[in-house]
Amino acid sequence: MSYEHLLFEMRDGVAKVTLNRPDRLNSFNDAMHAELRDAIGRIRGEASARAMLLTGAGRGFCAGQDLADRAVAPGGAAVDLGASIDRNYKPLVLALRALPMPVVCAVNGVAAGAGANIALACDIVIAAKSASFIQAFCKIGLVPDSGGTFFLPRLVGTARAMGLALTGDKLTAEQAAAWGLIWKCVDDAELMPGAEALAAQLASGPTRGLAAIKEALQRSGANGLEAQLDLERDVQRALGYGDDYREGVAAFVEKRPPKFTGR
Ligand code: T3D
Repeated sequence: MSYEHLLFEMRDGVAKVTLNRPDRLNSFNDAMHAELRDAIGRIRGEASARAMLLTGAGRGFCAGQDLADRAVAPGGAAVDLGASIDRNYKPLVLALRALPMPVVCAVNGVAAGAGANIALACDIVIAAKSASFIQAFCKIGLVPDSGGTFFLPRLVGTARAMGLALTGDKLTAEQAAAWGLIWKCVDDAELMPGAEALAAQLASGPTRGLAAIKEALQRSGANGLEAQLDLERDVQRALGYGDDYREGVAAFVEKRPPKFTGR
């Protein structure tokens, strides 16, 4: 599987995708979007894939939209940004959220604009100490997209979401972790070993159960307590008939490590 703007690797149940336009801080053009869509489709269709790991090549994670494709000469025709979101950013965020396995994002450097919010759309975000998050949209007269106005207030509250979105100030990885925007911040040298170990751990877990946890937590925002309790009951019922639950309980009783198959 080879792409022009991505590195793609499948090993031991982990599908690792690296955004690979380092000279442009891995900003998105249409071609990279198409390749990422294709890669996520492959991961979804590949039975052996049980976790995804997303990261960036070089010194940045992703600087959002490639603005070289948006430079509008005076008097030139404007680009329909809504069409771009419908074609690229919205499907990408929804695909990451719907992938029936955990998605780990290793933020290796600056994550700006849509790049920041695509990271937040992943299930577990680990960032290197030198990384940062920038809601750059306000600096070019746009609103946070790719789920920014959805994820930010839910993760850090309205006051901090407003501050980040209205100023476009850089948030360090350490501050992002302290605010609960991301799972954790680690020393630069520990980022990839740590993220790879976490992805491997998740890939050997009870995949159906992990996918159900992801979906249940996503749905909790729209549900009241009773509806969420009902959802938990229904999901638990389905998982209780699965091989992995049987194996998990047997391993506990037999005092041995479980061998989950993801079924
Ligand atoms: O358009 C639509 O379809 C709608 C959807 C929009 C989604 C969006 O993401 S809009 C927001 C777009 N992104 C930005 O506004 C961020 C722009 N970049 C920056 O503000 C800065 O580059 C950073 C703060 C991210 C990093 O700053 P710094 O000083 O570390 O690096 P740099 O020198 O600015 O960038 C390094 C190179 O990457 C540089 O190229 P050069 O001079 O070495 O040839 C720079 O032009 C390039 N680069 C960085 N970001 C982008 C980019 N090139 C194109 N598009 C970018 N977004």
